[in-house]
Amino acid sequence: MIERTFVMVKPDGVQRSFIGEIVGRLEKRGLKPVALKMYRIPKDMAERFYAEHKGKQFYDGLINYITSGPVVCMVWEGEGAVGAVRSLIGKTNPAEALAGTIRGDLALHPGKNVIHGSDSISSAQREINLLFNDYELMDYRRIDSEWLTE
Ligand code: IDP
Ligand code: MG
Repeated sequence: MIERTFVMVKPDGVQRSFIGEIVGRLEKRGLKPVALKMYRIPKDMAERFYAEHKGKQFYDGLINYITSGPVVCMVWEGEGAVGAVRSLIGKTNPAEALAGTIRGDLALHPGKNVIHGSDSISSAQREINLLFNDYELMDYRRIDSEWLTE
């Protein structure tokens, strides 16, 4: 099934010059970018974005982290995009993430794990609606599309 997922290069990923690296990995997999922008997430939006983690011991640090500098917000589309991106990203704790995954290659600490990807189709819809307006989502056909599916 063709899905859309929300991906974000977190402030450490931007500061460490990983925007191109991350976009490149998603492109190479065959996923299609549908939206992309730099953004400084306001605190109230960060709290809505991470509402499921409110009350956890890392919550305050997480809100500080995600609002500490600009991020790159993206929507990527493709066959099974939600799961495909999660597997490209790797485990939440980069110290446990497999080599070859983005976190496994580029990070070491869960509090600075470089990238976010939606964990389900419903989370993806919620996150896309929170960070993007409909007019920012591009509908287009890419010339490689016939080489990426049967
Ligand atoms: P995910 O990003 O892999 O989906 P979640 O469990 O949804 O992981 O946690 C959201 C974010 O909260 C993580 O990406 C990470 O930045 C932060 N986080 C999660 N667990 C910890 C922790 O134990 N210490 C510090 N930060 C954490
Ligand atoms: Mg999550």
